[in-house]
Amino acid sequence: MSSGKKTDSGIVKRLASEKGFELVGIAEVCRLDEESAHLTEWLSRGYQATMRWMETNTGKRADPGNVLDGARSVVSLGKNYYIPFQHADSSAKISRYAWGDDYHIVIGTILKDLVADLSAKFPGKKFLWYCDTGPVMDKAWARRAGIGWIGKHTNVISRQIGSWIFLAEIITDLELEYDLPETDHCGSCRACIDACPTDAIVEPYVIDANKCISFLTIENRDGSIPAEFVPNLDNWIFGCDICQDACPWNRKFAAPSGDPSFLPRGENLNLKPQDIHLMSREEFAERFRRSPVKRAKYEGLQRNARALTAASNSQEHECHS
Ligand code: B12
Ligand code: SF4
Ligand code: SF4
Repeated sequence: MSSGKKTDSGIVKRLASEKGFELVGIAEVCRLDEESAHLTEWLSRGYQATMRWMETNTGKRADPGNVLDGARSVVSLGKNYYIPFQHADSSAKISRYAWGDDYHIVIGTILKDLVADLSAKFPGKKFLWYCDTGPVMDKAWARRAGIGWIGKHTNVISRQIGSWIFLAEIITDLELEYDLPETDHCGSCRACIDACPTDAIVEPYVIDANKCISFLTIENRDGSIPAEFVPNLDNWIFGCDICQDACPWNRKFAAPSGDPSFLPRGENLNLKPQDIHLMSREEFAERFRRSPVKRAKYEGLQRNARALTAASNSQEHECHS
């Protein structure tokens, strides 16, 4: 039974934090006019590269009311995945978010549980969850719900724990008390922009996915890696953490995640391109079961390994000539 917006918000936040979300904020449902304008501009410049799915459902992305009838509140959730380990020298690097289990599975399981608890607590109310699983702008809602601001590298940064966080949300027709949006704390810093080896941050707050190593090694599932980027891959075989590693907020505030699901599996911190060259399809399926790396597919990971080998061969050639 509903007992007042403030009390209900307290209940929702307590349940979410008990399930393991370090960050919880609540925003009122509205049309995301400014964010949608940025999305439209981004798409018109072709910055989505071959991610055609970013072009669809823009109406739903703009307004959760188009996703859930009568939607009133967005509960934005952040889960810390920072594990303070380093890659072994000269290894083919997997980005931190993919060292352990796939967050879609880990967080999806928690969210199903949380939604079951909320439905029991607030009978007759609707709760719909997302974690990078549908046409919802995760970062825009995190900012509006006060979880963090969108940094110049375009990831959400929390003042408490930095940007090594996954984002999720629950859209509901329950009316709640709302948090204030977070303000921008990048100031005059441009460490991420200067650190990006492929100049993918084409202007503050704008990524051209065509140039981003994360896109080139994960989402670029049908294409090759253009030759101009091969020398600048900096040994990343799956995803890229450079702009977040460079960010002073992470250097100062990142705190280890307590969730063992994100601990590195097996040799994920010490992978060699040769290991991938020699890996069979069956070994790939076995090794990366329930891992985000599966998204690149066998062919994608082989292509990435070939690119890293080509980059290191051409470097050796330069040293010897
Ligand atoms: C498409 C996508 C990508 C693409 C494009 C990245 C991007 N910035 O859009 C690629 C494949 C490159 C990518 C890479 C990564 N991704 Co990604 N990705 C997404 C996805 C599916 C959609 C993001 C989106 O809407 N992009 C469209 C454009 C328009 O939005 P935008 O760049 O975010 O722009 C916003 C602001 O920057 C601002 N803006 C835009 N233009 C302008 C201009 C001005 C002047 C101003 C002031 C503001 C401004 O407004 C926009 C709307 O809020 C989200 C999940 C989701 N459903 O939201 C995950 C998501 C953003 N990704 C995530 C992660 C973890 C990553 C990687 C770190 C993975 C890795 N280690 O390799 C990298 C980071 C690369 C980077 N520097 O951004 C997390 C980020 C968590 C966080 N702390 O913010 C998300 C939220 C998934 C999740 N649920 O946890 N990703
Ligand atoms: S993820 Fe890597 S390539 Fe992409 S913007 Fe950040 S530093 Fe550049
Ligand atoms: S590195 Fe600097 S500019 Fe980039 S996101 Fe972090 S604080 Fe903002």
